Amino acid sequence: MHVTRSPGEVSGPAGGKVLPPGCPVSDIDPFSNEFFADPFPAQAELRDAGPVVWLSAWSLWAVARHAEVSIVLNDWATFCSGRGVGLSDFAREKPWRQPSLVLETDPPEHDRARSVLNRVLSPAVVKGLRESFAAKADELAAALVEKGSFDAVSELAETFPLAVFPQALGLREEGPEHLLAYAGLAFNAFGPPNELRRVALETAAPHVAWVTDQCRRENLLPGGFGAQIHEAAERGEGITSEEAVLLVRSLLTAGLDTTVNGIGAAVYCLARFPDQFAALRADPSLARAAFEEAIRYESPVQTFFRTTTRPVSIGGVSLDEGEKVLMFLGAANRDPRHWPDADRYDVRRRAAGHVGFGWGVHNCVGQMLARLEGEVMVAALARRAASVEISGPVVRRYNNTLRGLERLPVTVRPG
Ligand code: 4IA
Repeated sequence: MHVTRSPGEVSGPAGGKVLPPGCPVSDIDPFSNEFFADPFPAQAELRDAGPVVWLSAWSLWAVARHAEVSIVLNDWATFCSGRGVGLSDFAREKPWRQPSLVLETDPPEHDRARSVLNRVLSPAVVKGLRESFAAKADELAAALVEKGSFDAVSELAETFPLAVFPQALGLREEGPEHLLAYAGLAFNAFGPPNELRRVALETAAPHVAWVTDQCRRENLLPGGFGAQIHEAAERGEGITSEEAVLLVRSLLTAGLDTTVNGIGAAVYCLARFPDQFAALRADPSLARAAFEEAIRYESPVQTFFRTTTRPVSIGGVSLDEGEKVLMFLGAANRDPRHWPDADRYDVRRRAAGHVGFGWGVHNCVGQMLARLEGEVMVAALARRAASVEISGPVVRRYNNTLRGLERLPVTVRPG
């Protein structure tokens, strides 16, 4: 049993920190391989411990229920992003890279950068990509079904986004290894200073150099998202050309590894729950819902932090100003207080209201693009394959923020 109650005395490695008497304290380390391997029992324990829990492993507050995660996501003025959305507090520690103009800022500065991305990734733009993305997904599904057995991570979940996203962005250079390594690094860097974060930062240099170079105006092909961000700067639409470079970096950081793990989650769910794959085959219009439910069920982006800007009471616990608060998006998405039969993957469920794309002012700006990629890939698989079966050892990939697999061997029967 990991949960105890604070006696209201000095506690934890922070030293000198006096916790409110009676608040739940847990020694669970949500950034350990043990936790990543099977987070669900520990997440249930954190939800059941109370609305807010002190995590002694890293000296911070955490919320794991859907209700409190929503409160934190909806109150950017109290729970800010400007001091970083990882464990590192930018008010005390120098960030590993220049902060993101959208992710690691608060209104009103945030909104200026966000409105540029809103336009570049608008529903109309995403709609215009549907036909070409669907054709690519179908081509890939046909080739994989022909092959019969394949690794659904390296040959599907990575291959499809890599086939459509860098091109839509307008990258001149192919650099799949840099793109995935850079994103993996950034998502590890949100975590605490554990081995995953240390190794990621130690090996970062070549990937950072490559990505930084791709963000420059002259390296982005006309018509892509990147060029459009630079054109917005040139037209004087609220951002400078230096800021345009950083906004392209945001798309490169957030736009690929997330959809890789989202699509991987969908295939993993459909392979584990054949009745759900059969339901999808019987009604292909469920493809979008099957992807959405996989985002809820697996939550590719597991956690994010905020920092309190003032003393605040949440769930009956008083937090000081300048405290890090960890939001368990994955735990909120499986909270039985919110979801009937929360641990069941159900393509017919109304998964709306999940926090897998965040919520509030920072909600995912690329979510329509992510849904398009997920929907067309799931639909293509359901059209081409009669069944998807796990046919070898499933290997998990460990990351401080992303939940996903390293290998998913599957065998498919042609439909
Ligand atoms: C950025 C939350 C995650 C998908 C994300 C990561 C990085 C950035 C934005 C979002 O670099 O702006």
